[in-house]
Amino acid sequence: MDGPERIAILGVPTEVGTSEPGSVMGPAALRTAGLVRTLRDLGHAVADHGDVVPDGPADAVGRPAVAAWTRALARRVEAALYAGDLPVVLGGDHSLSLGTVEGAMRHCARTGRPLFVLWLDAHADFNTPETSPSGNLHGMPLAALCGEPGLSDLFADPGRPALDPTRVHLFGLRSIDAGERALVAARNVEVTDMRHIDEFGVVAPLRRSLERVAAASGHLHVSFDIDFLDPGLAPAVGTTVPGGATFREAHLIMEMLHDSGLVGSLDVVELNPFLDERGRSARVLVELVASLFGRRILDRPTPPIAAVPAP
Ligand code: EXY
Ligand code: MN
Ligand code: MN
Ligand code: MN
Repeated sequence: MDGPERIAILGVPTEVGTSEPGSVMGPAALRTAGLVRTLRDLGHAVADHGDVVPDGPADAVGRPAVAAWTRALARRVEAALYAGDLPVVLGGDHSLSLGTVEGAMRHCARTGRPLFVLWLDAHADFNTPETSPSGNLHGMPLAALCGEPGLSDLFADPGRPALDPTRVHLFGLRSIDAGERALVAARNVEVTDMRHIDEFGVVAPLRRSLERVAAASGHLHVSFDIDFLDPGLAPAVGTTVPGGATFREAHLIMEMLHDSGLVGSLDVVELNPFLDERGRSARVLVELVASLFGRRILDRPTPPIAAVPAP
């Protein structure tokens, strides 16, 4: 991302991965809050492709419904990337990232670039059906993508190659279940939890991660769960956890992501407008996405990565 982008907006109005209704309205709220206009005002060529339609029957529920969204979205994301567009996927609950990441993985398999995933989230989303306390599939997409057992039926090809968990970076973590905690450690997923952010800030861990992506000429997929933010800033989510990122932390992350030029695809997920207060969470998300796409205060270049001390 080093100039005007061709951005493909894809709405994914689904809430089949969660037990809290309302995130089906997320794409509409983000559009109402001005996401498309804001990106155009920044000089990007933005095509709003409307809402994705899931494969299969409209009244599907549970796993077949998640699989239907995954199949449809993976195709749309792969096609957008193939066309040279940068897909921005508006959710919808976090199970939709099964489709976005699967689409990006197929694109990367074609181009030979490694895929890295930055997961901005209060949660690890690394449960399996065995470890999940809730059974909700929005708590399992990363485990499924990384090939953990019991979830391959969510993909069109159950024998698909797995996402490399060591190229996943959980950022902002502050709620993790016992079983997924063991899995995250066993799979060597990179984790920057809130304790780490409190002690060292967001800059050092993010810079190191971006440096790694750049060195590998990778494609960076950013999956932005609104519950990464503090609930006082963005209350419109069913899974609030206290102690989230401040506006300033999130804003700086978005500016750094923009300056890196590495972001190849983006999800904005879990916005539940039914729980919002006069649209303010949706508006905060639009502000942050604008920063990721180049809105800046001054043309201050990011200092070189060498300015950050090694761990
Ligand atoms: N870890 C909990 C579960 O698996 O039920 C909560 C998951 C919430 C997932 C939200 C979307 O990030
Ligand atoms: Mn580009
Ligand atoms: Mn999530
Ligand atoms: Mn979450």
